Amino acid sequence: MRIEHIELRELQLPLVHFFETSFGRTTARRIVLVRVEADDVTGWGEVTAGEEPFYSYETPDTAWHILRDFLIPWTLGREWSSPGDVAARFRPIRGHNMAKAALENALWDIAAQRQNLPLAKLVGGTLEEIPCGVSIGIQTSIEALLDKIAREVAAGYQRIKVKIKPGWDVNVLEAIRNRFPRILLMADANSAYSLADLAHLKDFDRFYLMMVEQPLGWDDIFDHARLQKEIATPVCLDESIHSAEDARKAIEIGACKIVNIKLGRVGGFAAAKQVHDVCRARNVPVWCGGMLESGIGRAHNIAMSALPGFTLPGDVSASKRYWSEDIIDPEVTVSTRGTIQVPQVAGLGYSPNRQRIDACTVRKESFEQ
Ligand code: OSB
Ligand code: MG
Repeated sequence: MRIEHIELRELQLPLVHFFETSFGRTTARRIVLVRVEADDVTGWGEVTAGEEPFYSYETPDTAWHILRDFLIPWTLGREWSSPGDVAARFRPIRGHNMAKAALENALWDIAAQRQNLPLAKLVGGTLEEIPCGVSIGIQTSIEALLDKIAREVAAGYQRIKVKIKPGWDVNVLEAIRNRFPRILLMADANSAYSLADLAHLKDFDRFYLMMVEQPLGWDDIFDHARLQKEIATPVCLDESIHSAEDARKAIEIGACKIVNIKLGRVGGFAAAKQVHDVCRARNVPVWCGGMLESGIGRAHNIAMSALPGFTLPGDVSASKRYWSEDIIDPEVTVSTRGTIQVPQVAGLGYSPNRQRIDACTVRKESFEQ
């Protein structure tokens, strides 16, 4: 494929409800979209970086810089045999995986349209519907959290993830288990603890959680292995897995029993497939994480979740949980059984809503060869 034109846009999208984690609260998203034209086909990708460098060091502005000054000049006006080749070209740049993923994923969208295949099929997906869970942020009271959980369970979501931090953990999990003894439940700490909290983390075992996600350092693998030896609850890694090599090492030293895969964090579909394959070969289940994506990133997540190793419900849920109006048509909907149908048409399976995208755009830059 020959890349003829690339456009970067920043969109301002307010969330319908604030989302709070151990590292802070988000009320509106700054979403950078990459639109690529190649071979008379248009593809879209999304930068999934948070507004502040708290989940990882990337932000919308670092991604814009890396795209504008490196990734776009390296790819524009050139002929590429596959999106995987572009991923290989990006390798000299250390990190900045969310910037890389946004451009690479737009090319997968183009490749799927060119080959007349659903994006899920093109990347190796086999599942026709994917199991869905929800990630529920820290609330202003335990009562408010219990009400939210009740609503999501009633809507059909298959598992509930709650965000935890010191002071919002054992008390919260205890209240949830008293009210919902049988739901599939997990907790995500986003690196809020250290090994000094071992006894406290061990106490979580009585809540029979499916897993505890990233309890220790955002860049740690080693201490997670020490923790996993001491607790019964399976550890799932998110922040500290950036590649298939990271996943292999984490699994080999026993740092986790489950891996969360995010397209942005690992740098796009090519790397995500490799992480998936490493985990699958070792019988480690994976699931698709979320980054409060707009419909574009959400559509990519759905395609990835069709890979056969994605056996656990992910954090990919309905558009209406995030946006008063999404930027794709149709919006992502979830069945009463807590599933999303994987689109079976060529390409992304959701059309970017150009009017809505234009209305939300606050910055735009075009690149032509
Ligand atoms: O750790 O999985 C995380 C959102 C922003 C940053 C990090 C995380 C999350 C979520 C939300 O848990 C998942 C979603 O609903 O998109
Ligand atoms: Mg997480």
